[in-house]
Amino acid sequence: VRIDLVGVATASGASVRGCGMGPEALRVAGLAEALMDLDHAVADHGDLRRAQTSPSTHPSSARMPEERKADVLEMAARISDAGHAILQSGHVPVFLGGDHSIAMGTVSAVARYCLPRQKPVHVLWIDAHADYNTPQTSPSGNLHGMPLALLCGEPGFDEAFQGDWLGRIDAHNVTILGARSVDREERRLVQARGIEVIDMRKIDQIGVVAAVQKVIDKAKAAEAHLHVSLDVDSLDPAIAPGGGTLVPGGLSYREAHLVMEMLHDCGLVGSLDVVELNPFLDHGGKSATLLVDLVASLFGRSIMGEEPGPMEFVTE
Ligand code: DIR
Ligand code: MN
Ligand code: MN
Ligand code: MN
Repeated sequence: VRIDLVGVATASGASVRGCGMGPEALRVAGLAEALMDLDHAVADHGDLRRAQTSPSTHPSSARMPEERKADVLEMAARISDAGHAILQSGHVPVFLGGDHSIAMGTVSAVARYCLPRQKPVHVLWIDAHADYNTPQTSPSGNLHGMPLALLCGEPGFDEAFQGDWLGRIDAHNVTILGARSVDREERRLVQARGIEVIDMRKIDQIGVVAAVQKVIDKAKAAEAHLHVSLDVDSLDPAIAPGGGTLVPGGLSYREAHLVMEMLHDCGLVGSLDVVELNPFLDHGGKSATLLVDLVASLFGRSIMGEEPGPMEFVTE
């Protein structure tokens, strides 16, 4: 596979600074080398970033300060165009965040690419959070908590959020995996729209194999393009401390790898986000290294160097 890395050096959607350094940390942790070691061709497009970010925008007590909102939307438009071009060349884009608001652009790129090809877009959102707030429901005003709502066409986003860059997805084709912190109003919306949420309790009950197999079966039946959006905070803080909004009780090391290994074997993943890595909070690159290994698993690294047969799992 030809993999195109696109860094997005921004933290404008987050309340905590530092995840703008995420792309460089993933490079230092050896992302391109790990992928090339798996015999993939890798191109690094470098980082999308604003020429100048005013220091006054962070930190801020204001709800969604205009300057940060403008940053997020400018980046989203640029990401969407860059991602669309990569997909059109037949390559697999891997977007390196940056906070999770960058997914407004990354998923839009995929949706714009797939729409004229009549290919449904399925999204696997691996996150401690649902990221389904709107400007009305958000308790924080942070845009990294809102990308899924925008992408699913939720009302409440003003016209600044609408542009040619925006692509839409169907809420019925979204699965959130690993959730354990969902805001009250956000929970109502997610349930009303029929978004599948496989939260940590459910994973404890049915196991990640059954959980991921469900997503894979659905995507396979629909002959979908599967986009994976991996938020570092989906992982347990003990193994991945490098995030600004950590929540206890996340995916274990092996659970996370097994998810990635199964996703590789299904052959449906056509694009990936790796977001919210904050090198400033990471313990000597602990989370960056783990994320690189997880991406390697997603792109074919396996313990014995070959794909195991079909896995045994228990359905509900
Ligand atoms: C919270 C936190 N639901 C919000 N969201 C985060 O601000 O909307 N997403 N941290 O990654
Ligand atoms: Mn997120
Ligand atoms: Mn999160
Ligand atoms: Mn539908």
